[in-house]
Amino acid sequence: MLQERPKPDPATFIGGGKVLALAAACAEADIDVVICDSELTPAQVRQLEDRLTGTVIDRTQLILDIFARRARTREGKWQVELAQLKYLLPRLVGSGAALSRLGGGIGTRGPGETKLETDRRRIRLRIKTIQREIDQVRQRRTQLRERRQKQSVPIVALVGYTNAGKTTLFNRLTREQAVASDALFVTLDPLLRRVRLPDRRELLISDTVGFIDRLPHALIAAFRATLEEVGEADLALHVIDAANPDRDQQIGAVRRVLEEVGAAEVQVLDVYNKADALTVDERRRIGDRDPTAALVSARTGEGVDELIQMVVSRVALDTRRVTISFDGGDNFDRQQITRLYRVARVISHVAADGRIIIEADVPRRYIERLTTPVPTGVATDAM
Ligand SMILES: Nc1nc2c(ncn2[C@@H]2O[C@H](COP(=O)(O)OP(=O)(O)OP(=O)(O)O)[C@@H](O)[C@H]2O)c(=O)[nH]1
Ligand SMILES: [Mg+2]
Repeated sequence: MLQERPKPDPATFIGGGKVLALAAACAEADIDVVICDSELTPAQVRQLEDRLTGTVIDRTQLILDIFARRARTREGKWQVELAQLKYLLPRLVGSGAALSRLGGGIGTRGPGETKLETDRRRIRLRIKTIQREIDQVRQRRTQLRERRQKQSVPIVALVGYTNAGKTTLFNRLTREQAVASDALFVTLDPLLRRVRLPDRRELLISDTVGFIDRLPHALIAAFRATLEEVGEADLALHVIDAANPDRDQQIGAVRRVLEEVGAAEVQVLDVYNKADALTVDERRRIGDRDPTAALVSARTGEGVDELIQMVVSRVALDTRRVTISFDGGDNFDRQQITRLYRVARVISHVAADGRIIIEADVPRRYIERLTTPVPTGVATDAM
């Protein structure tokens, strides 16, 4: 049901007449849950529930509910619970009614029935505990990130609107079976996998939670850690559901959210997905409009090889060609050679007089870690 009003009714959000119409419609179709696509005040929820038979939830609570179902890792679960408690806290004021709404069924998940008796003080305590836990997980994650950066493996993050096909593409690229299904927000926690490119270099690819328009602010804060990963990526693949009628609006929403979480600086490659669901005409239009974008089908695998090539060249932009001489009899040098093959694109490899001379395109941030690299074309003596 839609209603156009200059401003929401403070008591019932929609107008009084509309409430009656809604109540009648609910009774007729035997509706259990009414979901409002805006945020409601606790008073509005109570008013509406008095007049309608059934549960009333708002947009934020629905998103929290979906998040709660999808959270898999410890941090994901904590973050969801934190967001739920913060959402709940102001709604507890002077009333047990807000809490008693947490029965069973959709829209009522949350801290749950076991916490029905908890008062605000206990909720605050719980919030503190969770925040401490999250801080610890974050510290651990920072350490992991630092280790990753030391390894100098480029990171590619998949971002995009919910249901765009990020996880399906992630599976294609990494051949892993993360959960992909036609439900919203299937991925809540960042997933990270190592991928070996055709030229034997390695990349880390991360899958992320889907973006939605008008992400409630409480959730932005709660999921900042998840989205922070994107800000540190070398490249973000913006996966777009090319077959969705709301495609352009979704593209705009994702770009806005990326800015909101401070990831606006990351270079982005647009990936139009679900090519298999497009007509020839639609494909051409996308190509005309956005010639630098990739057009793929994560489902059939079409265009994925080209996408990998595009990723390789985007990530390779930040490399320098160097020639390095190694001692073939030295253990450390031999380890370095193995490393080099993993992170760089090797152009030539020559063994002579116990030395190994390798010419390669090396990621800039890896260069200083190599022993005496010499830019190609510069004589060794000049260094
Ligand atoms: N026709 C078609 N469907 C696809 C393609 N890629 C993904 N899908 C379907 O789109 C739905 C969503 O795919 P997911 O990979 O779970 O999407 P996601 O972006 O990870 O979604 P969230 O994790 O919820 O943000 C699933 O039903 C997929 O099978 C594709 O190339 N073509
Ligand atoms: Mg997903």
